[in-house]
Amino acid sequence: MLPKRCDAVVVGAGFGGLIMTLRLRELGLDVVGLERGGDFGGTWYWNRYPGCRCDVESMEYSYQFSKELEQEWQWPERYSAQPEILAYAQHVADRFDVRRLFHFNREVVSAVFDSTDSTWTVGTREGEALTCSYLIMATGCLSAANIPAFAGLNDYKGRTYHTGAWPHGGVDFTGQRVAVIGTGSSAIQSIPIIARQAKSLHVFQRTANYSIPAQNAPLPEETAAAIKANYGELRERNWNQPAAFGAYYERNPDSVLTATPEERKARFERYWVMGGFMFLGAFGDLVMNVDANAHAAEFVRSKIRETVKDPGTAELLCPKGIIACKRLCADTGYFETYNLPHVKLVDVSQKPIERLNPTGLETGGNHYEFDAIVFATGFDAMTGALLRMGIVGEGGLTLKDKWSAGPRTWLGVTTSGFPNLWMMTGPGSPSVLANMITGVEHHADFISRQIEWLRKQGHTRIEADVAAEDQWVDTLNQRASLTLYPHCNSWYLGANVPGKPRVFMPYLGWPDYVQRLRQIEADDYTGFKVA
Ligand code: NA7
Repeated sequence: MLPKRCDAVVVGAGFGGLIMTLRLRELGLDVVGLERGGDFGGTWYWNRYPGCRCDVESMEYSYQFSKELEQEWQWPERYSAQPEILAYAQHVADRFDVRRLFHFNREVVSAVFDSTDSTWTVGTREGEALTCSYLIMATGCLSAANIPAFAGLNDYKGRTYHTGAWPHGGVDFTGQRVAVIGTGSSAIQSIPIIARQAKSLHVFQRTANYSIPAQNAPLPEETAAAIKANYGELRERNWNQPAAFGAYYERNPDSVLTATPEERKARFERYWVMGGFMFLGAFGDLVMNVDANAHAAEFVRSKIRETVKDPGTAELLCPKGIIACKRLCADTGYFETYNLPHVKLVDVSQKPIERLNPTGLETGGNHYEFDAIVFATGFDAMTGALLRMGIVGEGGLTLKDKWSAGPRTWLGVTTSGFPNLWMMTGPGSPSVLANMITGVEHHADFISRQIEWLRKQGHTRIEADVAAEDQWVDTLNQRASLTLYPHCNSWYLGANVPGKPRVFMPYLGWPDYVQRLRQIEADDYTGFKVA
């Protein structure tokens, strides 16, 4: 049973909700956590598809608030697989005794502000209501699954799966005819493994994607020990990196445009074998300048052509546009998979999937039959989870209405008209463009200290100032416009969900974002109104 009243509610038991709850408990608040899933883990609880793995290295994609935890936990691989990260989240929850603060299998479907006493009342799908003074949404950036509204979706009689809501017991595709729709990160990670089991695999690709081999490997104990011996130093350096990770690696600041063809090739090769995102460190201007970017894109295409034996398939797999303005993928054997005789690529860029029917799907005048269809079609990213919750602020203003032309926030943490409501890694914060665990720890510290300050000052409510928010939205757009990021149809822009406003949502600017929040705190929260 949920209590009727508490000081603070935290929605979500991912890495954000976990650390937020811990911090609020340290303040002595009566805090309740609500989570729609059955346990801790968030993203890593839901995304159990085969091959699911983090694209940030294990030694960096981890909490740093406890030196003991940091030393104790052993990561077995350079990039952790989903079960390992899930086990880590659950371990942290138990080790720091957060589990008893959470109620699982509770989906928040409403949150309504009452201006008479500055409280929020949160309602769950299960029919409960809980009133609190402070409401913190730790609902994740990639937690609202997107299944396109294909005609005949419900007519299909075979089994369907979304990568972001994978069955807990796993799926055995042995001997089955399988379709994967989508070629984003989730597809790119799962396709090589599904192909090992399936009798046949058809991949339906609308847009080819850039992917760099992750170069995943076991993490040698000596390497982990050497990092742990100076963990604080690595963490500190990462706070000052553009995305809060990758301090081990040298980033070359030089322009690709002034390098000779030989220098260019040699350097791209060197960074290729570093794997994943590190490839973008080969030159300093790859995500800033379209001509520079074209060199990196062409290098990756040359690797795809070298790998995929059938020239027609290779050409279809070669992405055409800017590299890394959609999130760069990191794979293990993705392009090689298309050399298997039972794996076929179907281009749906010109002739979209027309409909699903009882036995499969139709596109380009062809009918394909399948035993199972995997939707690797991504998420209503960054705003989806927040907007699905029915949040109603001051004077009956709904978040949906307020954000009808795109999200507007102050620092990606609060939004005017919604007092005493905080978002962890919300739109307008670096969020998905930085190490997410560092991002949530940063926000948990900022939000908990702000609540502590509020109480010490004797205030009962705080909200973003409209002028500060307007200025922040302008700054965010200006930042993004200086880069290549807004130039392709990515989920950063909401372009993957039909009808969603096209607005660049994450704030490009770690680490100065951290400095900015530090200054705002030192100045007693400029840009906020209190009462
Ligand atoms: P993504 O990266 O959004 O990928 C979704 C894929 O699904 C992408 O290839 C889409 O093609 C495709 N898609 C979406 N709708 C359709 C329709 N209607 N027809 C055909 N294909 C479609 O999601 P992921 O889950 O792979 O990755 C999300 C993030 O998780 C990732 O960036 C990492 O940060 C981890 P499109 O490109 O839109 O043409």
